[in-house]
Amino acid sequence: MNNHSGSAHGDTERVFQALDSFRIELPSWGFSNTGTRFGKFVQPAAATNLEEKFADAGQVNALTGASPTVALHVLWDTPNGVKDAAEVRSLETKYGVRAGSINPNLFQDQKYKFGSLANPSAEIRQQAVAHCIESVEVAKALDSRDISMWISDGANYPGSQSIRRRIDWLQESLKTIHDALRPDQRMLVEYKPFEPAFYFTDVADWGMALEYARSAGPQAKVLVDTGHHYQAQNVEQIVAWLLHLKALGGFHFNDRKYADDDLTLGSIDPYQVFRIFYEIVSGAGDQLNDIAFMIDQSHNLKGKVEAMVQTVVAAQELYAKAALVDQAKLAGLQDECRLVEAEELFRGAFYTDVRPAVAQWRVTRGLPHDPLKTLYESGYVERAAKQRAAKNAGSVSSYA
Ligand code: AOS
Ligand code: ZN
Ligand code: ZN
Ligand code: ZN
Repeated sequence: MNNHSGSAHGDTERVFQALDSFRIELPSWGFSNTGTRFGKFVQPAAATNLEEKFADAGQVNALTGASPTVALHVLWDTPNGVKDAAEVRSLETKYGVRAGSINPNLFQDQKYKFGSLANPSAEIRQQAVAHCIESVEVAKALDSRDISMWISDGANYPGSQSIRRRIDWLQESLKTIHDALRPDQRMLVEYKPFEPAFYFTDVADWGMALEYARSAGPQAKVLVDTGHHYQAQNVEQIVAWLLHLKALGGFHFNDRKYADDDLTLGSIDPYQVFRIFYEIVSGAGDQLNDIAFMIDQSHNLKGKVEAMVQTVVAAQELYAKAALVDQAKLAGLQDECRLVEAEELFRGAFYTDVRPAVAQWRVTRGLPHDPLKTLYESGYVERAAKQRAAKNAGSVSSYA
C-alpha cells in the first residue's frame, strides 16, 4: 500500500496530524427543510428553529469532533440582527458549537428582483449595503471572523442590463461594506457562473471575485464553492492560483453531477476533492489556518443530520488521503519528468484505504469509532422526529 509514502506507521502519523487540525463548518440551512424550485419534501426530523439547528449541529460535532462551528444566515437565523446575538450566545454554550461565518441575504427580498449590491437603483443598493453592514455588526457581536458574501445579482437577457456599470456599482458597494469590518474580520466573495440569473451573474468566476475582493480592500478574499464552476473547469488549479496570490478565503464544499446540485461532498467525484485538498496540504503553508472549510449542502431527500455526519466523515477521509502523498518524493519525480511514476504516487495516495487509520484517530481522540453507526444507535433522529413532526407537518400546508 505504500508506494506513495514511506511506511504504514508513517501513514498513520500523517493521517493523525492532518485530522488534528482539520475542521469543517456546518451550514445552519442544511438542517431545516429545503427543496428544489419544484417543491419541498418535508422531513419530520428537520430543524424548525434556531435552537434545533444548533442542537443538530452540536450532535454532528459531538460525533465527529471536526465541526465546532455553524454558519448562520442572517435573515433565517438572526432576523432581528444584533438583538438575536444573546440567544445565539446561549445556544452556543448549550450545544457546544459556535457561530461561524455570517451570511447576509441578498436574494430573497422582493426589492432585489433586479439585483442587490449591483442594482441600478442607488436606493436599493444602499438598502443592500445596509443589510450587509448589519450582518457585519451581527458578526462582531458573535465574534465571527467571516462575512460570506454570495451576491446573486445578474441579468437574464443580453442588453437588458449594463455589465460595465454594474461593475462600478458592485465595487462601490463592496468597498463600503469592507470599511465596516473590524481589523480581524474578513469578507469572503463567492462567485457563481449562473443561477438565479441565466445570462450573466455579476460575480461569475474567480477572476471577478478576486478583483472585487482586491478593490474592496485587504480583508476581502475569494470563496470557492465547488459547485460553482462549469463542468470541465479545473478547480484545483484555481485553488493553486488563489493560494499563490494569498487570496483564498475558504470553501463551500459540496458535489454535483450537473450544476449547483449541492450533493454530498465526494459523492460524485471524490478524486476532485482529493486534488483540491492536495493543493492545500502541499501549498497552503502558513495560509492553512486561515482557510475556512465550510459545507454548503442542503439535502432534501437524505436525512439531514445523517447526511452532515456522512459529509464530515467523507471530508476527513479525503483530506487524510491528500496528506498521504509524499510531497518530496513527488517533487523529485516531477523534476525528473518520470510521469507515470509521479502519477502513480499521486493516485496511490488517493486509492489508499484510510478508513482504518481515521477510525483509529477517532478512538484515540475519544470520539466514536463509527460516527454514523453511533448516530443510528443513539436514536437522536427518531427523538427529533417525534418532537418536531407536528411543526414540520405544518410546513407542508404552508408551502402548498
Ligand atoms: C448559492 O448558490 C450559494 O452557494 C450560497 O453560498 C449559499 O447556498 C447561500 O449563501 C445560503 O444562503
Ligand atoms: Zn455556496
Ligand atoms: Zn453549491
Ligand atoms: Zn451554490
